Amino acid sequence: MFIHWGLYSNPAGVWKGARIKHPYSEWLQASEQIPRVEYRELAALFNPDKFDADEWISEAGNAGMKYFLITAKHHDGFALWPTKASTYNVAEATPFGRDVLGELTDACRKHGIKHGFYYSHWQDWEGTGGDICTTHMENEEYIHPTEEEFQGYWQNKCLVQVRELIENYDPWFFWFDSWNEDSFKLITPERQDELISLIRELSDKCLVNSRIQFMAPSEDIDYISTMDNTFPDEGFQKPWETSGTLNHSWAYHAMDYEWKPTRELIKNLVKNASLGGNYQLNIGPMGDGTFQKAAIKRLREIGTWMQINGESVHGTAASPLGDMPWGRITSRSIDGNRTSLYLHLWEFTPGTAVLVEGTSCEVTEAVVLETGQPIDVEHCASGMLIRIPKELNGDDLPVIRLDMCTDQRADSKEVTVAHTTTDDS
Ligand code: JFZ
Repeated sequence: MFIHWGLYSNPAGVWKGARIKHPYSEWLQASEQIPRVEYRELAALFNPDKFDADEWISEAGNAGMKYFLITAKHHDGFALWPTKASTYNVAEATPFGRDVLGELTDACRKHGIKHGFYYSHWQDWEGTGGDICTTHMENEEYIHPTEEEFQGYWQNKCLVQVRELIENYDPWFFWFDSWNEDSFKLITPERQDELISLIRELSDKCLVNSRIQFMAPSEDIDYISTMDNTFPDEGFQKPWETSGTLNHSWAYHAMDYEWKPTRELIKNLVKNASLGGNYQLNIGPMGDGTFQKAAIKRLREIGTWMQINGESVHGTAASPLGDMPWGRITSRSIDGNRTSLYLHLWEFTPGTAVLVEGTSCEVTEAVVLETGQPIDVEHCASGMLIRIPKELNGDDLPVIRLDMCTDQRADSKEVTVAHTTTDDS
């Protein structure tokens, strides 16, 4: 689960009665070029009296999610924890006055979910030397910092806050964000190294994502974040994920109705899993601290599917056989010479058969996960024919598990394919 939440969650994409120009509500300050003093007044409105960390993390866990990421500090520069680097934080500047990150960290520990922080290390619109966005906000107030000003921000805010986040909350990962040429000027290889070294020095487990420098990530990053909402056709050498939205905006947007159907969200998850990648699905909680009903509905529908079919995603590896015209495959090594293949059936006609092309391994068991119903499998010249029961309902995105002996036939090309992804997140 990815969460975008902050001062922008109250205006929710509407400013002075009109929909803001930028499609992402968290971009409010830049979109409307709001003077800093005026934007800061939003802190007085931040009082999410229905916020319950345990509820958020329970929803994540029930949806089958294994890690949790939140905007500790987004581009506006406002911190969701009591930082010493600036009074512009939830504990000091808002009537709410609570340590949001502390409460969420505790809830994650309780539910066995790994927590991490989005930290906008390059853009910071507080006015203390972080960069601004050329496309949306350049004017007499918002100008790019000089190298010296940025260095001041880097030393006195960015590095101080990243240190605090590790020392206070011991996160499992950081998700830094940068994307264009402007970030290239300020997030130099030296600064990347400095930030990564600080993290390595303070934590022996904390992972760093590739968007620390989207244009040229250091070799030393741990995992790749793809472009937003982008589901690649091939996997990567390093562990990787796609972060994606439920509707369009990342933070809560009261006028955003572009909700993705649950079926599409599950297919995105499976598509990435079939290539060895993860899916980090975003929620934009409202200003009162709760999730929109449209978000909860989707989370729970995903949860229902995951309760039945979660083993076909969690801890699996990429398909050794590539994509199939009828769906996707994930795999799990059972032991040295046995593998489970999970057939995700997206397009099929009940009562016919689908072809698993490119394998001739012996199948020891074949069942529908949803019902436990056994499935007939026949070998043929190009692979295996899987007989689809006429009762099987395609609306439920069913999964068939094939257990096979991979050491039986030397002529099957997939038997030697290594399982690269074993992490169970
Ligand atoms: C960034 C943020 O500006 C946005 O508010 C949100 O937090 C998102 C997760 O990340 O937006 C981006 C960054 C990079 C790309 C697109 C949107 N990109 O490379 O396509």
